[in-house]
Amino acid sequence: MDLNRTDEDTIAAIATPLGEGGIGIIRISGPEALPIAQKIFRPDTARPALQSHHLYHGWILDPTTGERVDEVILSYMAAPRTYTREDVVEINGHSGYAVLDRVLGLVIQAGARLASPGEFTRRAFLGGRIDLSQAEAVIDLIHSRCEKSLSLATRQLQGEFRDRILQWRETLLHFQAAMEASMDFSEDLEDEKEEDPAVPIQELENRLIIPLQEMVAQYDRGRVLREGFTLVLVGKPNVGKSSLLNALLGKDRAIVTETPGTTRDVIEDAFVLSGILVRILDTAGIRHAPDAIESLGIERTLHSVADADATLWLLDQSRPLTPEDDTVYESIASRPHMVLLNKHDLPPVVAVEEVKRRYPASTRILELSAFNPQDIGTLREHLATHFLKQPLDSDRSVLLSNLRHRDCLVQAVESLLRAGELLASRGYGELAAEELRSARSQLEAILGWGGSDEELLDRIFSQFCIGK
Ligand SMILES: Nc1nc2c(ncn2[C@@H]2O[C@H](COP(=O)(O)OP(=O)(O)OP(=O)(O)O)[C@@H](O)[C@H]2O)c(=O)[nH]1
Ligand SMILES: [Mg+2]
Repeated sequence: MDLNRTDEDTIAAIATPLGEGGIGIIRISGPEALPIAQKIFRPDTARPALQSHHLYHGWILDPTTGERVDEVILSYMAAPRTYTREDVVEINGHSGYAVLDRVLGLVIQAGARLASPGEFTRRAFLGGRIDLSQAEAVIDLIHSRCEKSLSLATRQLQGEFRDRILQWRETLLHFQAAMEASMDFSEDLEDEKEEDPAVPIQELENRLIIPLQEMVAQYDRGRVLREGFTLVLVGKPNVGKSSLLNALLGKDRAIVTETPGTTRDVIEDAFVLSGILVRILDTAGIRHAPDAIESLGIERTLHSVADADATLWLLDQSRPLTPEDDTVYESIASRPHMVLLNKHDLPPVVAVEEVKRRYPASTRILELSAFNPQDIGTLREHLATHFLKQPLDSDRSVLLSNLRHRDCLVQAVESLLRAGELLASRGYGELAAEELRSARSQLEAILGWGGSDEELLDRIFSQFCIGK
């Protein structure tokens, strides 16, 4: 990676959210950042030169008319101690649509190019300041909506995850060296067959295969911390799904009426529980012989069940169970779920025992009323202990949370397993060494090493906003 690139152009963008606000920042990065800024900035006291890592008060002027456009604080940071590792200038002005647009226009006129989404961070990566997993952590950090995903992103940004990958890479390098040394040594196949493998298979397993597999196995926990836990409310019409959604959210999100079939589409919202984002979906009630719109709704309900991490299945405790309840059971029985016997405030008609008998796969049953705040509190506790405990328990370990990283690790494990088999059958030193090499390149791909795949970078950095 070339850390001293000088052929890049200079980019600029508004780095703060667009709109009226206290401060708006325009960020400029590249070899021309300082000359561009000097064309349009007048400090209040004339200075021969701007010093790096200093702040200057002054005005942005339109160089063609001399008109004052905004009063600003300008910071200049010379490469390489900057976000992008290039020269960076930041103009802190007032935030408003017209003023920021005007200043950005002047910056562009003075020679900068408008940055594409994530281009500053892309330069930080290409400049070698951060690896690809850290760049991805920057996106996660910006997108974080709760405490746990934020702390996961922060730790990844600090390099905890990268360090773990680097440790494994070191181990692999060590094994590779041992393999190569032994191959130089025993040229002929017969010799190799007689000897013990250059890399003890047990060591390969203990130091790489098992730890990598363990990390892959924890992916779901990491994913829940990063993306949130998806919970879907299902049941036949009128059992109180929308009422429960509103109660959990603490606001009137969905329409509630006494007419069965009120909700016809999937309604999504989110709340935070124990620091984890819970995405909750309210769905159309499942029933026999629905009308055309409703049956489309029911189809969506079933899709949501398939995609969700868990299901809350509601039954109306004040009325007898029906074959429609049995239909709902069939669609959720094999998935993680909890039964909620709702309308507990009314005289109960359905006993917990009856539910257990009729629906043997449903072992977690809670009686509650969507109208009772205490019951909602109890439900929240149950949700936290049953569904969020595992991710919360592994909160401090180095977790895998990104699908791309998971794919790389899975492929690395496959190569390592093949290497193990080849070593065990002796005489295949070359091939085993090849597998170790490819495992290593999978680890390196997580960090974005080994030639940048432009398409991959475009995909990753397009998730950013402009100005980051
Ligand atoms: N007494 C009592 N009534 C409830 C409770 N929960 C919901 N209801 C009532 O039951 C009726 C249906 O509630 P909804 O929340 O619309 O039910 P739903 O499951 O979303 O119904 P659909 O959208 O038609 O599938 C409304 O009249 C609610 O006021 C409860 O715990 N106790
Ligand atoms: Mg509803």
